[in-house]
Amino acid sequence: MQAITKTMIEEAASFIRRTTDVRPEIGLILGSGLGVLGEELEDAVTIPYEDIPHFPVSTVEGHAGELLIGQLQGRNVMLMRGRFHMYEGYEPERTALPVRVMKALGVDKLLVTNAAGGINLDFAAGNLMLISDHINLTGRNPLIGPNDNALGVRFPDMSEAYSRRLRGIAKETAKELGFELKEGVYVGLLGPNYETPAEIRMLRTLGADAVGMSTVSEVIVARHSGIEVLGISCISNAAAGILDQPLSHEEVVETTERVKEQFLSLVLSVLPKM
Ligand code: R1P
Repeated sequence: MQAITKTMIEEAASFIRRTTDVRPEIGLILGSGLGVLGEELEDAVTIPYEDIPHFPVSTVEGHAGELLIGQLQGRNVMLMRGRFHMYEGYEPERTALPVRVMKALGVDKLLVTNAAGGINLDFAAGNLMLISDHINLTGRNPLIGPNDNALGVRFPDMSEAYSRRLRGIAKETAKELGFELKEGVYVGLLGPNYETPAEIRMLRTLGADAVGMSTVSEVIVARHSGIEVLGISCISNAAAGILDQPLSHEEVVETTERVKEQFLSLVLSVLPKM
């Protein structure tokens, strides 16, 4: 597969610029079943991913596969209803291409969301978790290959991958809204099979609180690009081995549907303060 080049990023960005006068400042990536937020946008332009030059297409249920640009809570946003995963066959740099395009369009803050399995025994399905940090266990990295210094430095700092400032805002907002916001470390795996109970025990020992198959590549590219990141996981189920029941993507999407009101109120209240 062809590596991502500056020309490809610029072609995707100019296509999007031609569809709207809105210049986005905040990017949102909505995880499995969380696309409902897109319905809140005002004066939105909707672009199917397949129309955007060089964009991959979404192949996973619960990922609509469209980009929305418009206003949300008075902020100009670019919102992705659905994302790309490496298990779909995409190279890590391609899963994160939308983040490069966001940066080219002027985005400097990213809210990344996902559905994740709860590893921490204090978590229950339906909890929202603020991502404090991540562990990239995919064995892949979107920055492999020659580095383009115009896009970012060769060795990006990841000591505050998830912005302390934005985490503070999210915690304060959840408190004001009167609901519990968990906080923890997200571990990104390649997937697509769910983890075994032994893997979950290992991940817990390593310090992970929630597990999923996305997010880490997007956040690595965001930090490489100098974008400030806020991450929220919806704990969609207890990870393998905690409850005596098999895991399914249907359950993941059902849980995100169940918590959508809380998810919406948190994100809509955080956005104006970002
Ligand atoms: C598994 O049910 C799917 O849900 C999560 C996992 O990563 C996997 O794709 O999706 P998002 O991370 O895209 O929310």
